[in-house]
Parts: sequence; structure tokens; C-alpha cells
Amino acid sequence: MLKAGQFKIPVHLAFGHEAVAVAMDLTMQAEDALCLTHRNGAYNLARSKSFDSELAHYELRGRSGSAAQMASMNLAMENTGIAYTSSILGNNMAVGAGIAMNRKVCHREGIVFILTGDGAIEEGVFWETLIFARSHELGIAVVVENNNFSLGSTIAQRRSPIDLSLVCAGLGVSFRRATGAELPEVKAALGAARSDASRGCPAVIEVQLHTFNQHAGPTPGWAEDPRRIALHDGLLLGQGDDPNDPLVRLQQALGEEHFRRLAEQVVQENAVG
Ligand SMILES: Cc1ncc(C[n+]2csc(CCOP(=O)(O)OP(=O)(O)O)c2C)c(N)n1
Ligand SMILES: [Mg+2]
Repeated sequence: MLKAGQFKIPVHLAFGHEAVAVAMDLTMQAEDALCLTHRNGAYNLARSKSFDSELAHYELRGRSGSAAQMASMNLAMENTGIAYTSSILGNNMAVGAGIAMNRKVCHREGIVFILTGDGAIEEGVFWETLIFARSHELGIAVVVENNNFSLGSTIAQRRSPIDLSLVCAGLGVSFRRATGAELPEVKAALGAARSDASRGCPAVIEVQLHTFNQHAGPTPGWAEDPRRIALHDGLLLGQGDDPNDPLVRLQQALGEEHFRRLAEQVVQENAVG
């Protein structure tokens, strides 16, 4: 649909973020809140479990009037526990901390999960929020989706490296790292972070993952696009047999032959020329 230019708005896809979104859905309790970013589609899908409802938002059918204009980058679907979503990098950090502060002051249950990225942590509010949350012992768990990617730039291209484990150690915030392609691993990390946060210890989880699409818009891209997913080969072109590639993981888990049969079936069913 993106390739056919069917949307009036930009859609930030999240191929490669599936395991984190599903782990989030399995970890969140009814009283928890979730604060998202521009790349929120996988989380809205995992929480709403309705592709049609999400599509309705992308097609500007989901809400009436000016609210419909919140359709992609600020999408927080109803009855999902998604309290807030912002297109402004870092903005959801401060709002999430505010929600956690309210829970604490009003003695309400539940923690706040806040999503962010390796690009968004460059915003000052990321650092301020961690200091603020630690000082007030707020129940927040910050998930940093590290896809080594921010508007087309790698970390090395735009800044010095950041070791979040050392940052968190310095701040007294708990830290975990997980492979974003592995559902059990992410789920375990989110669950442990949730219990830290419910005791008033802010937590950070850095998930290493790859985004198998362009920043926004039609994707996978063009024939020579290095991010193209080659289901036929079971390999992500340009990234070889990187163990973080979910397709490589799937291939290993299912065995080459089973995977190839499945891939052929999927390719046939979804043939788009
Ligand atoms: C305050 C602010 N500055 C710049 C932008 C433009 N912008 C949108 S997405 C993006 C990159 C974000 O990278 P990251 O946080 O790593 O998320 P990813 O796109 O990789 O999921 C930028 C710079 C913005 N939306 N808000
Ligand atoms: Mg990124």
C-alpha cells in the first residue's frame, strides 16, 4: 500500500521491531501506561490486535475532524494502555515521567513504559528525565530501541558512542541489554525492569535491533536497497548472516528446508510484482 502511494501521511514502519512490541504487550499489566514515539506502529498493532483499526487511522478514517490528523506519528489507539505518543523526539520521556509522578502522588498502581531510540537519547530531556525519575523514585522503564539509525545516519556518523550501562550505573538506574530479535530475551528484560520500576527504581532496557525498512515511506525500498529483505534467500541483503536479523534467526530455528518452503509460500501469497 505504501509502494502504491495509498497514504496521505508518512508511515514509519517497524520491520524488525516485532519481538519488542510483542514482549511489551505480554509484559504490560492493566494498570501500566505506555508512551511511544514516531515509530509506534508495531506497538499500536501489538496492543490493539487489530490491523484494520490501525489501518483506519493511517487512512484518516479512525477519528473524526482534526483528531484524524494524529493518524501516524502521534497514534495512541484507544483501549491499548498507550497513554501518549509524540512525534517530538524526547517529548514522551517528560510526559511519561509526569504520569509516573501522578501514580506516585495518588498512590496508584502501575508503571510507565517509555519508548525511545538511539537518536532520541541525544535530546537533553532523556538525561533530565532519568535524573528526575531517579531523584523522585518514579516507576518508569525506558526502552531504548538501538537500531544504529537516526534519520538515515549511523551512530558513528553523528556522535561519540554512549555506553548506557555506565550512564545508568552512574545515575543509580537499573540497566539491561537484550537482543531485540529474541522474544523470550526481551520479555525477560522487560519483566525484570517492570519489577524494578514498581519498587520505585527507574529502569533502562537497551534492545539491539535492526530496522528492515527505510526511515519512513515506501519500504522495503528499491531493487538495490541495502535494507531490502530477501525472503527468497532467507537473508537480508547487505547484512549477510547477521545473527540479529530476525529472518536469520527464524531460518536457524526452523531449519533451512522448512524456512525455504515457508518463505516461498509467503512470497507467493504476497506477490506484489
Ligand atoms: C525534537 C525533534 N528533533 C528532530 C526530529 C526529527 N526526527 C524525526 S525521527 C528522527 C530520528 C529518530 O531516531 P531514533 O530515535 O533512533 O528512532 P528511529 O527512527 O531509529 O526509530 C529525527 C531526528 C523530531 N521529530 N523531533
Ligand atoms: Mg534509531
